[in-house]
Amino acid sequence: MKKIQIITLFPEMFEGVLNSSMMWKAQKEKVVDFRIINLREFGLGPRKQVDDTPYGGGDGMLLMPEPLFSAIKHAQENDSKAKVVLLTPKGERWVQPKAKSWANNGDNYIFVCGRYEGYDERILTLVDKQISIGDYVLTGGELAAMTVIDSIVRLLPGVLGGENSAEIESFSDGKTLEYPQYTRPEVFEGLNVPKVLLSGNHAEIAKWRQKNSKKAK
Ligand code: 4G3
Repeated sequence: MKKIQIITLFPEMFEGVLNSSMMWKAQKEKVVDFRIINLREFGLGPRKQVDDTPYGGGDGMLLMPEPLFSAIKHAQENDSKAKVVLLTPKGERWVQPKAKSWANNGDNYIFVCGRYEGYDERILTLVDKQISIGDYVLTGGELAAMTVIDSIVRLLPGVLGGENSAEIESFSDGKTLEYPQYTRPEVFEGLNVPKVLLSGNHAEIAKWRQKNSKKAK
């Protein structure tokens, strides 16, 4: 079972995603185990402070080191060998081959979702990997963590229900996109399903799909 812990100031953001059908099934079948850790609980003082102004001046607030250190230490008490992953625009780009490898490497993960205008640089001493889902800035790391987690969990052995759809589909080799697909009705708003797909000729269908598979840029 893959253990995934998530450190965040916004635990409620994960509810919908982690309870969606695929993630739910994966948890029910003990393929994955999620634990959400509320960073606020590790905040300092009666106000449970987690952020502060930057030394040297400048706009915005930074996540303070103490709450993040405590929360990461707490997560490591649950799972001492787990890899600590920080979602940040400066991280290594997340791509499908990484999702595949993280799904199959037997490692557990602690995802740290940053917020505000960044974090105290010293937390990097506890971080094993910095990951970015793309060249854009989000309000927090949560949406990035969800993206990374979703792409891993759907590839875990036992999640897709036995067939090989994860193997043949888009991006599985990093380049090929899947072929166009159709379902009923045969004619919709005057638009026809390609004849070959209705032919029952499996060799011709395979040829058509091969020909119509798009290559990514
Ligand atoms: C740390 C990840 C966290 C520093 C996080 C901003 C985009 C991504 C954050 C920082 C994020 C991404 C939170 N935005 N591209 N925002 O994966 O400057």
